[in-house]
Amino acid sequence: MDHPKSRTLFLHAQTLMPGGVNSPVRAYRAVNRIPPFILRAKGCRIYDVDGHSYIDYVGSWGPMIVGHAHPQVVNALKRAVNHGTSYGAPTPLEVRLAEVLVRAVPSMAMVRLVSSGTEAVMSAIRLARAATKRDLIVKYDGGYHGHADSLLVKAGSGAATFGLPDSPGVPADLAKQTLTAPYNDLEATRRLIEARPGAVAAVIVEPIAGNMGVVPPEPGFLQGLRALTAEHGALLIFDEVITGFRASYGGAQSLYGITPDLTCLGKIIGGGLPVGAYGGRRDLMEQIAPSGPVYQAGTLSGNPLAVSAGLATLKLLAKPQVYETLEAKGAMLSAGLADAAKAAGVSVQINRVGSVLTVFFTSTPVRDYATAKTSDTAHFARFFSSMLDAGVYLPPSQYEAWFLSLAHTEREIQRTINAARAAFASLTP
Ligand code: HOZ
Repeated sequence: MDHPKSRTLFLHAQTLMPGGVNSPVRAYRAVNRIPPFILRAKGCRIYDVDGHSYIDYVGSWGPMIVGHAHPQVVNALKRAVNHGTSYGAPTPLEVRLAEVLVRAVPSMAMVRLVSSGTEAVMSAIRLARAATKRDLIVKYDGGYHGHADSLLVKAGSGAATFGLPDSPGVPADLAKQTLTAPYNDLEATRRLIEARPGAVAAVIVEPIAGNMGVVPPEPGFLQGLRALTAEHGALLIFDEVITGFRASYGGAQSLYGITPDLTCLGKIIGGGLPVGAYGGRRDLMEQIAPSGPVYQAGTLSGNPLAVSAGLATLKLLAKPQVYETLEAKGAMLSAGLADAAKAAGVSVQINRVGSVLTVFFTSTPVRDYATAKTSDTAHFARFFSSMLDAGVYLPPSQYEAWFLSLAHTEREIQRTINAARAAFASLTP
């Protein structure tokens, strides 16, 4: 598959933007390819400037759960844009979105809208530190919570892809305030907290890890964290930027029946426009300015376009059977991929929860970052490349999630499985 126009654009882009991109993983360095430059997307398909169309499993890294350019989302945006794009003032729309979020997400008695997942998490951490009057936070190796300083410690996602889990520029004194444990390791978390009595402000966790590839929580892990944090007066923060309205309508916390103190959202709740949100217990959220002293503000917070796209998306997700449908699509895809790998004699681990999955190129079950790192990334890169050439657009890193949408039909999933058969087969001599 040729990409002459993408190649020209990429060369030019590299003279203007670091690595030619606005987010590192998009540069395709881990897969040694030129990234296709995208012109448009519709349903589950994405179209590049070179005239190729792909079945899209990136879905803008999660937000496009109802498919690209869904007519109801587009119409909501058209209506909103006619009334102006930003006011920097309260709006009826943002009250509606807050109401939808508070009703859907069990832990959210109150919510604050922001403009990205990074901003949501950064603000939730500040609130946790202020509320507990403690500084230390615990996160998980390979967990990614955006690029705020406190959280770029042993981080996953692009940081893992590029082997930069601890970024230069993060002051050592600040990094020291972040402790890390292996994901799914309750006892390691307990040891960290018990060794520092009264010092840990919060444990932050992706309830289904999505940024070291998909890693589900083992039975008892999240329940254990809930009990442990409560016992030690630390807050439990769920980063549901990926899993919110994805794992179920009420997120992973509804799926597993665990109520954290604070929850961070993003992606789906903006329907593909920049948005984030954090919320939780009323007594905590009332400490945010202007109700309380913890400062946080934003010119584009509650932006009417983002809120309109988010509301339209959430309305589509509130219909019956949506999550059963997503589960069925995910099950079909993962079963087909597992068969295809087996037929080719390639060892993989497919971790899936509903409509997100990762194919790890390893024979070791993946339960944390260390086991995710046993993957053969060279095999992943070759598999990725064959899939791209066959018209399947996957996340260009072993350590990311594949996202299905309601727009993926059985036909496209079957085509993906057929492409995977050939891609796996190309890996064996
Ligand atoms: N690493 C980010 C997703 N987990 C990438 C986001 C992007 O490049 O858009």
